[in-house]
Amino acid sequence: MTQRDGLTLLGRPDAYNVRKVLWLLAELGLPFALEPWGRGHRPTDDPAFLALNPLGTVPVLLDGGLVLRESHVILRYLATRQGALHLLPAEPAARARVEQWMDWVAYDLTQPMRAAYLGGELGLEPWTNPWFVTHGRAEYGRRMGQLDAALAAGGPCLAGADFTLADIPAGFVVHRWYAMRGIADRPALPALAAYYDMLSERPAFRQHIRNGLP
Ligand SMILES: N[C@@H](CCC(=O)N[C@@H](CS)C(=O)NCC(=O)O)C(=O)O
Repeated sequence: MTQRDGLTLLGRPDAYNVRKVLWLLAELGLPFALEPWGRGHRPTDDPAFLALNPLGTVPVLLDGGLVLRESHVILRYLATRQGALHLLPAEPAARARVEQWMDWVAYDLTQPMRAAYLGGELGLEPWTNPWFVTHGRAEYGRRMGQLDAALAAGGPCLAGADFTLADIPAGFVVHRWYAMRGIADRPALPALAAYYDMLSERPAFRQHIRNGLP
């Protein structure tokens, strides 16, 4: 695959991990080219794609000769590249307060989301085992309760007063929590609901996350 000029994002624009990057690119107002790869588009097991990302996952970001995978790494790279210290501070403690929420989503929400969303909503194998779906929905709800408590104690944003990268992965899982049809008993979580309302005032959030897709 030939090298592109500027920033190029490879990935289908309806993919969870791609939409987080699209959200940040819009927050930063950065120009970029989008190449839709993945389910429903050019397959990621195409040798041309595997040459860029042998793991066969989207998103992939190209920046000149740099090839990056992993959505949260791409978020951190773009914020740092742009010197967006309001989104990802340089001071170690402040930065860690942002990153702890990004890792929390990656480690603690991924499995429940596979169960509740991929299994429970989309009916995608191999995530459809009924125990897995039921347990995943309960676990997703428990995690949303933890988020509600953290926001009530220290909001309105996750790392404190201002919007940061912490709010991008977390904001997406909150959106999905409210958008999933299969959740029968969503508990009242006032701080979480206020957080969702606050994020919904951001044009980039409405463009890429609360845009009619779960
Ligand atoms: N840990 C990776 C996960 C990437 C991932 O699983 N991406 C999914 C889409 S959300 C994918 O590549 N699916 C294959 C496809 O769309 O064909 C990241 O955060 O970027």
